[in-house]
Formats: sequence, C-alpha cells, structure tokens
Amino acid sequence: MSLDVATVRADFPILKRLVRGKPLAYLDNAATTQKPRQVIEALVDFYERHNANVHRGVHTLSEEATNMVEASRAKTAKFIGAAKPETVIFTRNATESINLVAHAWARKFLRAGDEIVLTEMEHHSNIVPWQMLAKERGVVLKFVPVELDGTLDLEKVRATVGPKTKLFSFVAVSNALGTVNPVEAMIKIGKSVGATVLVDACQWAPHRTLDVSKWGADFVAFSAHKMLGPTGIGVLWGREDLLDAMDPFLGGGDMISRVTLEAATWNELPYKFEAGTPNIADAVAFGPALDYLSAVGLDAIRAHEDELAAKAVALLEASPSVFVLGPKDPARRSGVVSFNVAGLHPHDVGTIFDLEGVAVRVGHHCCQPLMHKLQCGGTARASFYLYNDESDVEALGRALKRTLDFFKIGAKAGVH
Ligand code: 7TS
Repeated sequence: MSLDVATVRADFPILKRLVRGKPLAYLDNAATTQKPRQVIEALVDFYERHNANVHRGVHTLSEEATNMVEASRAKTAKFIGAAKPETVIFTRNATESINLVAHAWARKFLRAGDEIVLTEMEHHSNIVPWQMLAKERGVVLKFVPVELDGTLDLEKVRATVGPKTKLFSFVAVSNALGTVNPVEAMIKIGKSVGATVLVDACQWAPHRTLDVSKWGADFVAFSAHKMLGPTGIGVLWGREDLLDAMDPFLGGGDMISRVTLEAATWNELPYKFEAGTPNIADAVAFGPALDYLSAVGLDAIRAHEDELAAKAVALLEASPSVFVLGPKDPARRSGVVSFNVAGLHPHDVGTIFDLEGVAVRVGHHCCQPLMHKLQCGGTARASFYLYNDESDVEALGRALKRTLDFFKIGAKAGVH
C-alpha cells in the first residue's frame, strides 16, 4: 500500500510555513518529528475540556484525565506488542528511560567486575549513564567495535559478549548513520550468555514494526517526540518480572502504597516508576500520534522514506565532493542520510542549507565516540519521514548546489 503524501502533508500545519522565504524542507526527523493537527488538537482539547491531575480525585475531570492517560498507555502497549499495559512506563524521554534502568535495575543487581556491553555506535544517552555507573560501582564497560561502513559484525558481537556480561545494551537503528542493526540476532547473543538486554529503539519505533514479545529483549526504550508525539514523553517497556524486582527510580507521590514517618512501600506497576504528577497532556496526545502512524501503516511509511533516502543518496553521491557515510546496502540503512562535503565543516553546510529552507542536523549527533572512530568531527544529516516528498529531495539538491557554488567547490569536476 503506497502512501498518499499530499493528504499526509495537509495534516501538518508547520509544513505550510516559509523559512528564509523558501518552503520548509524539514529533514531533521531523527532529532524530532513534526506534529499532525490530530496531536495538536488533542493537546488543546485536553487543556480546554479535561484538565485535572490524575489518580487523585473522585471528581469527573480527574477520572477523565486518568482514563485518557491509561488509554494512551494501552495504545502504546498495543503498538509495541506488549501483552500488559502496566509494563509500559511513561518517562520524559528515552534518555530518562535508560537512566531509569541504570538506577533502578543496574544499581540493585550489578556488582564490581560485572560487565556491560555496548556498541561504539551508541547515542550518548546509552553510554554516559553506564559510565557513571562504572565509576561508582566498578562495573566494566566493553564496546562492540563498529566497522568503517557503519555496520556491526555479528562475530565481533559474539566475541565481546561473554559469561561476565550482565547487560547488553544497544541501539536498534543508528541516529547518526542510519544503520539498521540485526536486532533479533543481537538479542539472541545477549540471551545466550544470560545477559539482560536493553534495546534503544528511538530510531526504530517511528519507522518499523516493533514487537517486544517477538524480540525477546528485557527493556526497550524510545521517545514519543520522534514519532509524531509531543515532547516530554518517553517510554520504557520492561519485562514484568524484572520491573517487579526493581526498586523505584524516584521517590514521592503516586509511586507509594503506604508511607509512615519511618518507611514506605511501593505502588504496583507502572506507578512504582512514575513518581509525582506525570506529563498528563502529552501522554494523552501521544495516543493520536500512534493512531496516525497505524492508520498510514509503518510498512508504507518505511517504503516511502527508503525511496526518498535512496534518491537523496544518489543525488549527493553524484557530486565527487560529497561523501555519504553509513552502509551502502539500502537494506541495512534507514531513512537517515549522513554526509560530508570535502573541505567543509558540517556547520557551514547546515548554515547554507538553511538559507534554502532545508533543515538538516549538523555535528556529532550525540555520538562522539562513533565520530571519533570514523575520524570525522561530525556530519550533516538529512533524515526523512512520512510527510517528506520529492520536493524536499529537490530542495536538498538546490541547497547542495548553493553550498558548492558558495565555497567554489567541485565546479571543475562538473558536479552540478
Ligand atoms: N537514542 C537514539 C538512537 C537517539 O536518536 C536519541 C535522540 C536518543 C537516544 C535520545 O532521545 P531523547 O528523546 O531522550 O533525547 N537523537 C537525537 C538526534 O539524533 N538528534 O537529536 C536528538
């Protein structure tokens, strides 16, 4: 089933705006996505008609707000194939989801000398919490090396994960290069040594069907804002027995069952991990985002963005001055296209692109160790989503031409 991009675009009000006098070509979807009016209207509707705190009142509005948050939780569970909504914890973002596991699971169960295996392509949010833990507890960090084409070699995964590995935590799709990792094979390797496995699904969940029961991992983290939802909502899915065995993350209201002056007991899942007033409106508005993705269909979305990304790669690679990073095989690449222009700093590329209304991300993409491995300080990154179309690829081409002209690059090679 193909995607009707004109109909989709009409649902995203921001796509009508001009940037520097040009139509916006929004190609920074790996950082955050735009919101359809269904999500924006859900936010307005919540504040205009239902706003109240949750779990605390018998009054009508409080009950409505509570039911609306729980409906979103149930929808999230269904979207990711989780059997029980209470295994879906709402956090602020994926970063908080990973930190929750570091605090509430790893601090309780890991000992000095235990090993945590990560990969060299992780986002900082899946490196720094573990470095902090390693420093505090004497846990040892090991890294699966990245190949120069931005892929992982399963033999090297097998060689790094071993009997001392207590946690294997890795990214499903790289935000910096677009590499699609062999997630199920990697989970199996982690499980074969009895490790707990955490998958950072930030760049997977918006684009590919995610079925946590099929994957068989222990924790899966992602952010709503990268999949049409509002900022301020993250998800941590966890295996129920693990979540039950964990201590709370933050202490306060809502996460307790009983409190005396001396001690407290914990609430049931998921509330044990949701201390204080949650991000109610944004949790509610995540529901229509998931409905939107389901209605269009993740398969259609993926096919659409793969097609645009392939055109972008071809366009960029037509210039001898441009180097596209990441896997060459389109089957191993998502709709993320990371590139450099010879002799130019990515910030200069991004600045000229903005003059053409083209929004791309530049820099290290919160993956400094990966950039170090690939021996580049950063890249320019175009990342596609369901509302992008051919006009965005054309705008990318115009922006590249303007950049090459401005810096007088490649003219002799006839790259335009
Ligand atoms: N993991 C991956 C793979 C990501 O792409 C990001 C955000 C995160 C974790 C953290 O998500 P957050 O919602 O907690 O911030 N990635 C990016 C990016 O590529 N550009 O800006 C944010």
